[in-house]
Amino acid sequence: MQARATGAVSGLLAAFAGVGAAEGVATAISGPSPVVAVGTWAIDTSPPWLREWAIRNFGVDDKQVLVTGMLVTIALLGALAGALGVTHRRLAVGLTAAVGAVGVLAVMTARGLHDPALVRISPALVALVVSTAALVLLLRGLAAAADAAPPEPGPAGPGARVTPREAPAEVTPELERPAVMIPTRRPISLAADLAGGLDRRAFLRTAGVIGAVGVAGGAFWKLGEQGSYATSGLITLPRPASPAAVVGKADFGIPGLTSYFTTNDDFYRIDTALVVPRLDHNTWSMKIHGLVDHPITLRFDDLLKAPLIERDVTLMCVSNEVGGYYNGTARWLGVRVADVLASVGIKPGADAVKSTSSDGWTCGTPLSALTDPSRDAMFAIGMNGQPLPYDHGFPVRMVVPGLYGFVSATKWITEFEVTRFDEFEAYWTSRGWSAQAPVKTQSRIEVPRPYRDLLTGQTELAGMSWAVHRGVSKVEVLIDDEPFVAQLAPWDNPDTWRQWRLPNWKATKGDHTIAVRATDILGEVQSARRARPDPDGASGYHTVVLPVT
Ligand SMILES: Nc1nc2c(c(=O)[nH]1)N[C@H]1C(S)=C(S)[C@@H](COP(=O)(O)O)O[C@H]1N2
Ligand SMILES: [Mo]
Repeated sequence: MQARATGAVSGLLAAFAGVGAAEGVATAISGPSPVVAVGTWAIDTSPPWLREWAIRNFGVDDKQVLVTGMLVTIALLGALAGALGVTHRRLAVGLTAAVGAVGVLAVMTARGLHDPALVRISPALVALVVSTAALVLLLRGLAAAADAAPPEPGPAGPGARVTPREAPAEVTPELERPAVMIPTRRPISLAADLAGGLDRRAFLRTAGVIGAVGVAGGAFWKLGEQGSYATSGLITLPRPASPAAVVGKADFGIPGLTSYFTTNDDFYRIDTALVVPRLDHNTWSMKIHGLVDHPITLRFDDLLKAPLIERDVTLMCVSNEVGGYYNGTARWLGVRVADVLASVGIKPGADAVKSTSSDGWTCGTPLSALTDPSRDAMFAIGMNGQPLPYDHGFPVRMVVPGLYGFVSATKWITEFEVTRFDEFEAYWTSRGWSAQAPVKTQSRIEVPRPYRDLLTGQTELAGMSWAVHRGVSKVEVLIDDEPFVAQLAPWDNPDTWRQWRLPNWKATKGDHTIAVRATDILGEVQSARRARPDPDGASGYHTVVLPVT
């Protein structure tokens, strides 16, 4: 039993050394992390309901959860291999090598990796070799230590076993009989103890070295990750040729109510990247090709020199549940996509653009939304007066007012292909989500927070509403099914959300059911039908129960 436990610890240590060494090498040569590659593969192949569930339960932390889950799985497999290895060494080594092979396979097939083959495969190979070799060494050391403890000949590994140097003086005659007669109980002998101790020490030394490999690799990995995360000093953004309108009264200033602008730090983040791509704007380029007259490759400098527009746009994630918070408003700076398209010339028959990010994620956008002169779709380089943060797409992303992010907001964009919807399937479309996805009219209640005890009397209700690119014309609050028209924040930008408030609801004793519904500028009321986020956005009224005492 004790041997099994030591075996398990050895396996754990071997796995730890393998992962640590691999991540250290990956950092050193800027190669792909095998752990991340396996994780990416897991994300890509996980069924939509699982991703939904992960987003719902872990929110934006789902990636941390995934990486942690993978490390725990690797640790468990390592411990299992080690415990097995005490009696079945080959099986254990086979299992460890198989886990390593999964990592190699993952880096070879993962999307978005464009490194040279050697760089691409090295870290995963290091993981395989180090974890397997470490396990072999440790299991051998274990066997040797076990063998050396009783002075009994055994099939120890070559050179690993130390025989007692002295014939113990106080041994009983029985002990000098042939090997078959040796008692199983450990003789009380200083020499034998020393010998066993020596092998235990050798084993511990090996374990220490292997552990150190893991710690060193892991430390190097962490250090590498700690490089600058700020993009703010990298670029001086030019002034826009077409500035955003001066914002009127968009905030009621109600405590607890979402503000009109979202800071870059508070902006929600949704993507499939386990590790945020950190592109260099000096070497960045975007290929514009497909059904165009003059294919071009744009560089970052070209964008800096082009006439820039500045617009306030609310970005929306299709995964948002009714009442959810996967949305935010920023002041974006960029080049109008319609201008770029006009300069390259669109061939007849095109109806879509397939855009691709540096990490291999793809997105399909209706061409009509990009050429529409009334909709300022842009290649954005600035967000709230700063260069895009890395996790929001540095150096260039798309922003298209009125379409959910998964069909429009490509971050880390490197390719822009004019094509037809029947020619391709984008990342989420091939996983059951819609190819076309305009933002649905929605609203939510934020104040007071749900399930807060309220006192009878005058109470203020407030929240957000949106019908991105159409604009909100009315918000109604349904208090126990009776509709009350809310005040809207005066500032009316159809491309952004809008605050609403109902300042003087006379709350009476008892439980009240409060729901909210918005109407867009065309007079269309948001759908009351409850629908899940997939395939094209959740619908239904956000409803809360407020107990008044
Ligand atoms: N490269 C890349 N771009 C992407 C995604 C992605 O997974 N990869 N996700 C999209 C989705 S689903 C949304 S809602 C928005 C979110 O943008 P944000 O993270 O800046 O808020 O980015 C879009 N752009
Ligand atoms: Mo999204």
